[in-house]
Amino acid sequence: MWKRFLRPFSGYINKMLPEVVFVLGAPGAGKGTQCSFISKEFGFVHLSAGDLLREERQRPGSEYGEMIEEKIRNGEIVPVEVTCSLIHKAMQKSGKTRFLIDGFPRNKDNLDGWERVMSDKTKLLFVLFFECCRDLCTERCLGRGAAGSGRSDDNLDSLQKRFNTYLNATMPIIEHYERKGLVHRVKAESAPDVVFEDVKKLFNKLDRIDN
Ligand code: UP5
Ligand code: MG
Repeated sequence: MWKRFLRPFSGYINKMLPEVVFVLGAPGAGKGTQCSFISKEFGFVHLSAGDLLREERQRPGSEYGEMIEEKIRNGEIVPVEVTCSLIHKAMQKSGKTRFLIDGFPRNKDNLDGWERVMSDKTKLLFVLFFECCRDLCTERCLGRGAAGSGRSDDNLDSLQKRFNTYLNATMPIIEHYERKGLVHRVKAESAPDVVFEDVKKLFNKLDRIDN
């Protein structure tokens, strides 16, 4: 009865929910680079789960600092309670309504945790999946490390672990969303501006808003 009464408003209610695009791809595929372009051109707020974890690791008094550092160096995935709460807080703090969530969800624990806490509070628009071969990704991350990124995981040992985690834990999540018809694949081996041409085509289809 109530459901029938509310049905005419469901589109309106959906519109009020913050909108989310998950951005996935191998380490070094260019997620962060493309997110900053999208953010500038389309007004989405860019939230990198990895950056939020690195910030939390640096926060004086954080009870999770050591655990986060160990996970990151070993290419393992931080428990979803920590990551999801950082994402949620950052969304609330921004006061905005459209978000790129970069590098999340990357395993089943992440997916389940997001569904439990956030899926009713947000609307998932789609999943942007950057495809880039392992050699190129490795070369990019090692190049960034050599240029002084300061990231404790931009080394060959960590990269091998990051790739194993990506293949074993993250690919099944991308396949999960693919079965739901939510994945947009973008080839990410060309120069950043060339990759962005394809990305733009996807975002141009969405309504522009002043986020
Ligand atoms: N570059 C980018 N695009 C290029 C292009 N088209 N051509 C040539 N060069 C290009 O780019 C990487 C480098 O390549 C840069 O030097 C860039 O200039 C160049 P970037 O845009 O940073 O790629 P990105 O895909 O973002 O690579 P990143 O290393 O950030 O990916 P990861 O997914 O490995 O890292 P993230 O920060 O997301 O996660 C790190 C760790 O945090 C994880 O391994 C995990 O331990 C932990 N984590 C969690 O536990 N949970 C989470 O939810 C998220 C992270
Ligand atoms: Mg990144």
